[in-house]
Amino acid sequence: MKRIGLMALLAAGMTAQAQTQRVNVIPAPVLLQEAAGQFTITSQTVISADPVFRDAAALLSEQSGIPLQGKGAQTGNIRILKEILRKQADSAAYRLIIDPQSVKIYASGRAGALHGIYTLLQIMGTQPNQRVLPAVAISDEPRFTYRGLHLDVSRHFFPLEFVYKYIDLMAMYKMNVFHWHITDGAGWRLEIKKYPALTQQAAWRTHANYMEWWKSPRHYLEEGNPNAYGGYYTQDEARKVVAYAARRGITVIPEIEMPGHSEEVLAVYPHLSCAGEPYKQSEFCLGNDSTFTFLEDVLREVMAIFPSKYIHIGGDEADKSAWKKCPKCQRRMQHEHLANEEALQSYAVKRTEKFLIANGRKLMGWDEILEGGLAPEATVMSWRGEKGGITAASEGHDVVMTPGGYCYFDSYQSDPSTEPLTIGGYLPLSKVYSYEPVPAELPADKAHHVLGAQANVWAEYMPATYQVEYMVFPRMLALSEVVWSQKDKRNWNDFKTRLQAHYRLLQRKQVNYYRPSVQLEPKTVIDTVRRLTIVSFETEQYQPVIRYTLNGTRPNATSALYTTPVEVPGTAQLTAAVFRDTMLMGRPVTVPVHYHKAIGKTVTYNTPWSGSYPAQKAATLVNGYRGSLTYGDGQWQGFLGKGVDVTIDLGTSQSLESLSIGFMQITGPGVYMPTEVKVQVADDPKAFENIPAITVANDVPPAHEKLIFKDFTFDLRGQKGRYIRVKAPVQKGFLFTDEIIVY
Ligand code: TNX
Repeated sequence: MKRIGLMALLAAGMTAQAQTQRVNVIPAPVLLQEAAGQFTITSQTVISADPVFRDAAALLSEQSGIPLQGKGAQTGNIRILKEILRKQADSAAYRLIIDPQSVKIYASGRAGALHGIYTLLQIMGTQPNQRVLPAVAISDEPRFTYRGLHLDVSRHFFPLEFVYKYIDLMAMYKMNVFHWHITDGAGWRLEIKKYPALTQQAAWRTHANYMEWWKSPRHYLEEGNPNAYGGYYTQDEARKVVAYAARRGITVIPEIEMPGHSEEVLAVYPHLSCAGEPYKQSEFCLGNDSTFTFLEDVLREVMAIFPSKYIHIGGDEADKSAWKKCPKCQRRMQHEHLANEEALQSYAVKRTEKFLIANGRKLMGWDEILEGGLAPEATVMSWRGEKGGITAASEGHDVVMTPGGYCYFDSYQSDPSTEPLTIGGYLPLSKVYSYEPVPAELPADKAHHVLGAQANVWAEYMPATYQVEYMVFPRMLALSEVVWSQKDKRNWNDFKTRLQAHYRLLQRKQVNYYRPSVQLEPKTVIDTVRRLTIVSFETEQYQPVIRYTLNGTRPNATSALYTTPVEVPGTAQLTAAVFRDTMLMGRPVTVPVHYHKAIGKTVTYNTPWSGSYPAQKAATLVNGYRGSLTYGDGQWQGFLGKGVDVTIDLGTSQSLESLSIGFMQITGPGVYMPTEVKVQVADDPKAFENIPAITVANDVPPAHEKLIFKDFTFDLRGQKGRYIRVKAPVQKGFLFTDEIIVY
C-alpha cells in the first residue's frame, strides 16, 4: 500500500508543475508572487537611485543598456530605493516589485540592492523578450552568508577576461565568494615583487596539457621560452579582479598553497625545501626560518592586493616523508616539543595564523589543518567528506562545507562513456541540488558555525575555458539554490522547471553549459498487493517524449508513449528511450522485469549474510529488485565464509519452470563469482539431505578483473515442491547476489 502511495505522489509531482509560471528565479526567493500585466522597457525607460546605491544603479545600467538619470534625480521608472528593513542587520535582503508602471528595488544595504538588481537582470535574461517583464513581487534574503565557487588557475591558466565572465555569472546567481586557487605545483599565477622568479619561471612549464606535464618529469621553463606554457596575473590585474568582483558583491579569497603543493616555488627557490635542490619534493622545509620569511613576504603582498577577511593557505595533501628525514625539521620538532610531523605541520599553520591575525586577517585552510591540532581561530574548508567540518564546527570553529561527493565540479555529470574525460567521480545536477550544508550529525547549537558551502573547480582535466564552463554550468545553479534558498523553498521538480528558462540566459551569455542528458534512469517499484512491477523513468530532459517496448526490441517512433509509470504484470524486457520527433536520442535502456513466484516469500538463511553488506536483510533475494552497478547499493547482499545457503518457502507446493540467481565479479575490491551454484526442490526441507542437486558451474575466470554480472540459470521443468534450497560456495573474497528469480 505504501508503495502505491508513493507512485501517486510521483505522478502528482509530474503534473503539479504549473506551466503558467512566467518568472523563473534561481536561486528560489523567499517569496514570489506573480501579478497581472507587464512592464515594458522602452526608449523612455530610465533608472534612478538613492545616492547610496548610485554605483549599483550604474552597474544595472551598464548591464541592461538602460540609461541612468543624472545625480540627484529620483524619477526613473526603474528605481533603487533605500529602506530600513525588518532586521537592520539584513543588508543582503531586498524586495523587487515589477508592475506595469514601474520597477522598484528596495534594500537597506548595498548587498541587498545588488541582489535585487541581479534578480531583475535574471528576469530580463530569461524572458523571451528581454524588454517585456512580467509583473511580480519578490522579497528575498539568503540562507547562508558564504556562497562560494572556486577556480584552479594553476593546473591550467585562464585569461583575465574569463575570470571576469566567471565572476559575472557568479553574481547573476548570487554567489558571493570567489575562491581563487592561484598557486599550486603546476604553476604560480600571481606577481610577487620580492620574488620575481615565481612568475619568470615558476609560472611556466614544459607542457600545455596538465596531464601530459604530470606524466613528464614536471619541469618549468623561463617565460619567453618558445615551449613554455603558463601565465600569471600582475598585481594590477589581480587588483582589478578584486574591484570587479567587489562591485558585484563578491569577495575574492586568494589561496596561497603551503606547506604542500609547492613544487613550483621549490624549483625556483630550492633553499626553501629540505633537499635544498629543485625537483626533489613538493613541501616547504618547516625547519628552515627562511620558509616563514618567504611565506610572510608573499602574504604581505597578497594582503595588499586582496582586502578579504580570509586568506586561504591551502594546507592539503602535504607529504610528510621529507620532514621525517630532514635534520632542520627534526631540530624544529625537538625545540618546539612537537610529537610528530602532523604537529610540525600544525606548528606551521599556527605560526602563519598568528601572522595573519597580527595583520587583521583570518586563516582559512583545507581540512588537513585539523591534523596535529587546529590553529585557534582557523576556519576549515571540509573537502574530504563532511567529517572535518563536523569536527571543527563541534569545536567551535567556523566551517565551509565543500565535500567531494556533492561539491566537486571536476567530476562527471553524466555517464562517463558519453562525456569528455574528467578526474572521475559522478555528480549529476540532481545530486548537487540534494546537498544540505548543515550535516545532520552536527549538534543544533553548532549549526551556526556552518557559514555555507562552496563548489571546487579543479582544472587538471580542464585545459580550456570552454571546458570549465561545461563543468560548472548548470551545476552552479543547483548549488546557488543550496546556499541561498530557504530549506523549505527547495524543490527539485520546481527547480527543474525554472531551469528551463535559464538555458536561454546561459545561451545569451554564451556559456558552454552541459546540455541536459537524454539518458533515462529507470526506477522500479514492486507492488506486492497487486502483484506487479511499476517502472518509472527520470531524465534531465524536461517533459521528454519517452517511448518503450515490453519485449526488449528497440523502441521506434510508433512504440508506446510513456506518460505515467508503466505497470507490468509478470515478465518483460521493458526497453525505453527519449525521442525528439521520430529520432531516438542517446541509448535505449532495458529494464528486466520479473514478477516471479518467490517475490515476498520467506527465506531461511542456513548460513548468514555478511554483517557489512546486509542489503535488505532476509527480504533481499526475493524482493523483486535487482542490484545496480555497485554492490553498495542496498540490493546486493554480501557473503563470506561458506557463501550462500538459503531455503525459500513458496508457501505451497508448486510446479516450477526455472530459477536464476544473479552474481557479480569485480576483482579490485575482492568480489568473485561462486565456484558453482546448486539447486534442490522438495516438499519437505528435511529431504534436502538425501536428494541430488542440479549444479551449474561458474565459467567466469577469477582473472576477469572488470565488473561482470552473471545469472546462473536452472531449467526446473518437471520439478515440483514447496521448498527450494540454493547453495553457492565462495570461490575467494566476497560473494554478492541480488535476487533469486523463480518461475
Ligand atoms: C584534491 S581538494 C586536491 C586538489 C585536486 C583535487 C582534484 C584539495 C584540497 N586538494 O589538489 O586538484 O583533489 O579533485
